[in-house]
Amino acid sequence: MTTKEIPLERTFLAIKPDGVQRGLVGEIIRRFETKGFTLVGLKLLIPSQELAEKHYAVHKERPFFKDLVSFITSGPIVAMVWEGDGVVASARKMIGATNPLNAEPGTIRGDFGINIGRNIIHGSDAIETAQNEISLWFSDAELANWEPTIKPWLV
Ligand code: 3AN
Repeated sequence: MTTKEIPLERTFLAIKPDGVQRGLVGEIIRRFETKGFTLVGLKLLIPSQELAEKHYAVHKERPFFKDLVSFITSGPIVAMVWEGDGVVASARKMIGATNPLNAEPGTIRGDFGINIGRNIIHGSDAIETAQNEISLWFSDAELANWEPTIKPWLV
């Protein structure tokens, strides 16, 4: 099998309203780019109530659900799909623990966050979740299938 035929893993990441408003979009994208992952989908949008509720459906019985949905719909977010070997677990490591106070320095939440309800970025927690979230947030036409013409680090 050539490199081209290996089915690449994808994850869904979203920079939340706090990350956008604090001007962290470039810094966050830079971290995933320099790690070596490939950006295949990117858009800025203010999520509808319906989209936010679907995205966080797993939390609908939790006491913070209402606040979570109202926060995520309060302003623009940057929705992204990233591709690469092991990207789901690796992105979760790069994002850090849910509570930024427990997140290690060097992670996004560890470096930039304090508050669990304002933890800057969402990342899919498993491959299957990633597939569901990608199809919830992006149409096929919004995702680019591409690869760099030269990947010297893989040869
Ligand atoms: P993660 O985003 O690290 O996967 P989840 O899926 O457990 O964390 O929670 C989803 C989101 O719900 C978190 N990103 C956070 O914004 C919010 N959240 C989780 N736990 C709490 C909590 N105890 N209080 C307020 N918000 C919370």
